[in-house]
Amino acid sequence: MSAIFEQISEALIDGMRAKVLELTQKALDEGIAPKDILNKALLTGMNEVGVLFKEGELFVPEVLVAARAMNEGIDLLKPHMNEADIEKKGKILLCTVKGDLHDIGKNLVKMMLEGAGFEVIDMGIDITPEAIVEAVKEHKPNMVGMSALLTTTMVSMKDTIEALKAAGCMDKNLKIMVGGAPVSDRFAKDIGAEYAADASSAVELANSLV
Ligand code: B1M
Repeated sequence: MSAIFEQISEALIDGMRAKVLELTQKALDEGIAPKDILNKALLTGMNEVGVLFKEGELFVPEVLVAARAMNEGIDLLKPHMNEADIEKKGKILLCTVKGDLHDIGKNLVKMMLEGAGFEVIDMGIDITPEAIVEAVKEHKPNMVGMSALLTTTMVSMKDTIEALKAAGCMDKNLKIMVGGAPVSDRFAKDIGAEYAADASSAVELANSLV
């Protein structure tokens, strides 16, 4: 049985979408539990993609292709799974901050977090502190993740944290993760957040905080 898990993982790492789907279907047809196909093949493969990306062995387009293959594989499994089979590690509200339209990095972070088993609520781009506060009240996430690519929009991360504090949202052990090219660990610490330099560090950080 482990052979097919390895084949699926390898096809995912190689970005072979059709092969991932064919093998996932084959595993289902052989009666393998969807939960095992998810955890031991698709998520294991995506985890390895994260490691290779961090090591510089894979690049953004390859990660996006792998993530898309993983998501389509998960779509094949979904009709065969109970909600309980899809173990969620935690809920993360993710966005690109007010005034900022860059979302390629944010989308990559989203795919990697989902691949690692987090439920991600993607608010999109140009999201105001007020909208984030409202979404936190509505969805009650474990973490808010904010991305900024412009030096001029980083300030919105600080404004958002202040708005969350003023609304009492930070009292409930809410974690804040920030990232994006101009953001640094020092800036994150100064505003009361945690910093992740890239998508796979974002997964490591989320795993350690949530
Ligand atoms: Co813009 N842009 N852009 N742009 N753009 C930059 C960011 C810039 C550095 C280019 C430059 O001048 N060299 C510069 C910013 C300068 C600065 O402020 N220091 C810039 C500028 C100035 C602008 C405009 C103002 C240009 C103009 O109109 N005059 C304008 C602003 C629009 C706005 O946002 N209001 C603008 C517009 C655009 C496009 C729309 C054309 C397009 C965005 C398309 C899109 O995202 N859908 C665009 C692009 C593509 C870029 C560059 C070329 C590439 C960004 C990117 O996608 N990188 C960029 C130059 C560059 O970075 N080389 C640039 C790939 C992506 C995978 O990396 O986003 O860094 P990145 O994400 C990484 C990490 O940062 C981290 O993980 C990701 C994966 O490893 N990460 C997180 C990101 N978010 C995270 C969140 C986390 C954790 C980790 O936790 C929540």
